[in-house]
Amino acid sequence: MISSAFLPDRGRNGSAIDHSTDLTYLKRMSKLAIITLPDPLLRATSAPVERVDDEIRRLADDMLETMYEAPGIGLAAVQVAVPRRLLVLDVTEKEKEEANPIVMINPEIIKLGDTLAPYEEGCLSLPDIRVEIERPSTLTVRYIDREGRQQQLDADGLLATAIQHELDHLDGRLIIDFMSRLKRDMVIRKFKKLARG
Ligand code: K1U
Ligand code: ZN
Repeated sequence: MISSAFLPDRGRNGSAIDHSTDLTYLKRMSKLAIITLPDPLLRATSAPVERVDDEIRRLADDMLETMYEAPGIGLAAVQVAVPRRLLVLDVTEKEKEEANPIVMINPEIIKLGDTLAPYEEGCLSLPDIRVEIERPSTLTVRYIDREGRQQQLDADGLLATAIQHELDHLDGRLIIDFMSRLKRDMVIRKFKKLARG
């Protein structure tokens, strides 16, 4: 279990942390900017992480803060303009459950279940867009954790959906790729127009 000392808004039991006295928090974490469409980096294939060092741990911690602040249930490194195979997740319900931050480095799906489940997915890089996507409802993923250890995890439900969504980011795939071409082109036009201001 990753220490929750670095969590921005939730303590070990989900309680609030008083940031006015928690100065180590200020030293340790930064909120990062999330890139949005039409940034071409979102279409890049992310490169493997070669070594799990303090720089990668710092990036993972900053990504967790960014994800909790957004708020979101997942975030891929490429969404903060770092095209490396690193993602973070926490699908627990803020008010009801203890936080469960997960850091996955070089994740690989080694098994996908046969049953599909629909979920209306959002994306922090595509604000206000939701797409219903059917994906396998169970999977097994192998990855390296924040301490550099090999891990294997069986996931189902929202966690399985979120892992597949984040893995898609590592390969430059977005939720709009599951739409019809007509709708996708409309969304792309909307974001290009927004970017022009
Ligand atoms: O990768 C991302 O863009 C983050 C995205 C992940 C995701 C959402 C839904 C299904 C699969 C993957 C988000 O977190 S969008 C925000 C969101 O869904 C949410 C935010 C707060 C509470 C609950 C959900
Ligand atoms: Zn996304």
